[in-house]
Amino acid sequence: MQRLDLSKGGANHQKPEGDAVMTTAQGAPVSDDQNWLKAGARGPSLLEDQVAREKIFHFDHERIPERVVHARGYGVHGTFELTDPIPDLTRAAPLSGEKGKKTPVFVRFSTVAGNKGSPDLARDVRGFAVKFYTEEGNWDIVGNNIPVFFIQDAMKFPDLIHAAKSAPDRGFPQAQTAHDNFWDFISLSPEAMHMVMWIMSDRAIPRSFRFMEGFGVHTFRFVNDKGQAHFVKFHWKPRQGLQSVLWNEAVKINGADPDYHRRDMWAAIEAGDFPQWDLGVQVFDDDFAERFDFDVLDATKIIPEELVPVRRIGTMTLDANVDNFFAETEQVAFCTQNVVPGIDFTEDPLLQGRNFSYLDTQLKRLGGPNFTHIPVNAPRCPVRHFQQDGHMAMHNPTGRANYEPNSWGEGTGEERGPRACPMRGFVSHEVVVQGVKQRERSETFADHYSQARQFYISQTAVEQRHMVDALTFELSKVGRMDIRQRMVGHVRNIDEDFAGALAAGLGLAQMPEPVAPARAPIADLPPSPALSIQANGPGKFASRKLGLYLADGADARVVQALLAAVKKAGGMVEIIAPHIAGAWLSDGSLVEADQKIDGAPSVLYDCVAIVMGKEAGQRFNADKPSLDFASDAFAHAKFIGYVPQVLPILECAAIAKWMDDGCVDLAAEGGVDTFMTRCAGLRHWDREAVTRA
Ligand code: HDE
Repeated sequence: MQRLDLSKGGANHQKPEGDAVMTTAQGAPVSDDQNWLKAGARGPSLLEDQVAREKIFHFDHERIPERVVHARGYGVHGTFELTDPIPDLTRAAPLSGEKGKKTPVFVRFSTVAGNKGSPDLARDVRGFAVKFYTEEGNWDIVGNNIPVFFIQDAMKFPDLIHAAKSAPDRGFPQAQTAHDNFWDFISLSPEAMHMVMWIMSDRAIPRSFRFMEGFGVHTFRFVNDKGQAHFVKFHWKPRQGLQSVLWNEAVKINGADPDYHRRDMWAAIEAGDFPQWDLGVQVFDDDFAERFDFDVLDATKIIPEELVPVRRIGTMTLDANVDNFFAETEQVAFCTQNVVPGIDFTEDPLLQGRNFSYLDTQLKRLGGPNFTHIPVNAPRCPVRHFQQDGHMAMHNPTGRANYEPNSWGEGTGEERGPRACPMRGFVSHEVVVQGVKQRERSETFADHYSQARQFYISQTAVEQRHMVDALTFELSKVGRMDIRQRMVGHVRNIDEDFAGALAAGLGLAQMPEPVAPARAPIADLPPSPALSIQANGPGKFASRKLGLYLADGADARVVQALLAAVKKAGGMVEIIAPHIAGAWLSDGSLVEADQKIDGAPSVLYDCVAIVMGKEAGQRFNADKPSLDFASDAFAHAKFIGYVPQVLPILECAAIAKWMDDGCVDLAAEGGVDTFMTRCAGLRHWDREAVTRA
């Protein structure tokens, strides 16, 4: 039988073989999935059609509420491998077993403020949530790519998020903090100033999820099998190194490829370039906590790595994309209260509030208490309890014992069911707790500026300039003068030079008074070199991407040498050409293109090369996408490889006269090698002295 084109209204499917027959959700075979049952070919449609109604009913209910924060995210599977077991510190199964022990993980990266469909390159904190499927239950480290937070008490969270997200009357702006409500709230919340320094830094515009750190943020407790406890802070250190983009780039990436971060992760994993992070721990005791300048329960503070070194104890490798985005990434339910024996909470008031919030939010999003039955949330160890029923229950107790204590068991022929075990079970660390019932912020949380300053002075001069630019940009989008002034008043408590540059950038006629601090800041905290991205560059091009713009007549020897050199460096190449068919090289061969030039601006690449024959170099010197490709790469301090034939383009892009060490003639003796060596530096930051007014 001939298969019919169903879009044209035919009814007869050719019957596929075996299991491939389409069915309803009830399993009944379907004969026609494209035409509603009608009275006559021209209708009306009949309500009787159970197949059509089921299809539409299910479609109508496809969406679940998006996360109230971190709605935009991307999930990946992987494995954590223990390299340095620490049984003396914790009995947590993934950290105290044999060296080489593997624990499966699921990680979801996210932005915070934007809705599910918002662009990836918003200036924002990134979520970095890791679920370990341990043999003693699921352990979630629901962290961020920034080690501190805006607020100290969970009760302020709804206000912070309301202020950051779209204004309720107009429904914008979306996925950005550059607006009055956000800065109004922040400027009235001095505790946010340390976090403000981080989000105004390049950390808030990462080049990729693969190139950012992760932090557990709060202080947690490790507990060993003798019941002894230590404080611990968790760190994820990317083996790929840290890297961010420039703000001008971020804005353009959002237009060119709003899925830039999720595409990057998907593509790296599909290509077998599996990203890895080391799990680091900062472990300290009560003595240190007593001596430290700040309260270790205050989530607006870090413990500098130079004071308590980060000990690397294992490596996480992300090696599998999800099979289904909704089933896994959308339905995954992270909860800070998911801990396993050996990990315990502290009294950090932000963490304590979160421990309530995450369970509550899953009920709303996933529709019932049985979200642990969904495969991505299900523990991969035996689960035994007397919980039962509820929406979508998949696993209910068998037998008659569904309560305890019970006396079923031996001799009755019935199972008595599970019993709690004080030896193996989770036991809260014995902490003495006493105090007056009161709504009060601890005095020990009162310093809001010292570590903000420490962060600022730990940045390179280029990074500091980016911070000034970022805050100037954000406040320039704020309509109310008093909010702008109030922010400058806070920055005066952090660094007077920063405040001066900001006031100049905003064109303030008069310097506002500093905001009166709750406690006088400590002015002489030393810089912490670990806080700078640029000072800790990877020094390699591995896992980075070259955008190679080719046109007809390109020198085949240069192209082949470049492709081989990038491969050797562990990098990737995307070929760009005036046509998607590709470009003919000087030796008569055709190189197929991955992208057409107007869909592949240079902002999508870590460095670029332009190789063309003479005729093409002249032909494209007035072509706007070609000129933008070159001039943006230059403005964004990227390394540029070129051949003399494309000088007409570089001249018309107004960069030829500024050519510097970051621009390398690939056709010159050793040109390709020089270019690749320079590319390992990722950016030619010195150029910013020229490109910035
Ligand atoms: Fe969250 N946060 N949060 N948060 N958070 C959520 O839980 C909340 C905070 C973080 O990829 C929600 O499942 C409160 C700090 C990540 O699925 C919600 C407070 C840190 C994710 C929630 C905080 C985070 C969330 C929304 C103040 C860094 C995404 C959906 C006390 C350490 C997880 C959901 C994923 C998600 C509440 C503060 C990180 C509403 C009340 C601090 C990475 O429960």
